[in-house]
Amino acid sequence: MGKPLVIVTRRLPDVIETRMMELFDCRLNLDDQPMSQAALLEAVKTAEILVPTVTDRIDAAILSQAGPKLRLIASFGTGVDHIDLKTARQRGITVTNTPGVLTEDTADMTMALLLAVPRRLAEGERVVRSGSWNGWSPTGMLGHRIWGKRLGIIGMGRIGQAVARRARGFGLSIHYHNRRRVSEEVERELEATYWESLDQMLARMDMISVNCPHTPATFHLLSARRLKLMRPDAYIVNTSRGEVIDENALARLLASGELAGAGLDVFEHEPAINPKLLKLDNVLLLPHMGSATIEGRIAMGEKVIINIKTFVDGHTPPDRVLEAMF
Ligand code: 8YV
Repeated sequence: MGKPLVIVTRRLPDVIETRMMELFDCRLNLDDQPMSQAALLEAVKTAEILVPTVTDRIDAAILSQAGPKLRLIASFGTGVDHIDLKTARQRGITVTNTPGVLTEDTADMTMALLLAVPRRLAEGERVVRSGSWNGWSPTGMLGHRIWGKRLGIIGMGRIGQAVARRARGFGLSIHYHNRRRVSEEVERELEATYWESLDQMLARMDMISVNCPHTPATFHLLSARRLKLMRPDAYIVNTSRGEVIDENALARLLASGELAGAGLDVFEHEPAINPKLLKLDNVLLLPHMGSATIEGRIAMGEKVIINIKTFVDGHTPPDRVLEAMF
């Protein structure tokens, strides 16, 4: 096989693009804007290998028009909710992702939000920058204490566990809800308490961290009903996918004081932000930057390259994604 035609939908770190150009017949999207549907369609029709990111919706409609040469979708990212895995399988297209290398960065960002929201960091910065700070006061900018509180982690995979390790160092007790209970060894290491009932866990926690993938089963897992189970002095942080939380319901509860605050790195309709959230002071909003480190992005690119090379050499790529995983 000669060099395969690889179409990359977004700009990647220089070092990764250079390597990809050496190894493959590589076409880059020099715009670095999310591809239009028309451009994406053209890409799936011509590419042998497609490297999309979270901003490309590779749904059944797009895949049904893929050309016969398209054999591999080597996604640059861990979440695969933007790819219709079933249709890809039906059309004999292998899908890979980049798990593991962004675990610690995303956990760092989660921990940053878990600290920043109850301690009102973003609000404090706004006060200073606006020039409205009149000096220290005994009752100024009071937030909630973090140490000694209960953290409930929804989704105890790699990232959830990495969050738990950090949170223990900040004196939080660890609770979790997951499709399956994790091994006794992991539970012991993290001193983590398993809650089979998400409802019961939500009602008892001071803080919730969303670390599960977005799948049909987790869409609006935190529905209006479930969010209402949380205590009014509780906080919620999401570095996973916006679709896991009913954003309208969240905004309502934050506005009415039925929830104390939220730290959101991901949104239901990115890059659009729910205007109700923008009006609230008790929400810290970030532009999906949980894994945005230079080192992490290079490591992700290296994973993409290994997946492509292994596939081209006729072997199963190390990060092959199967529907059963989600
Ligand atoms: C990535 C992410 O940067 O990997 C994921 O699932 O959410 C992000 O942190 C993004 O997906 C890149 O495509």
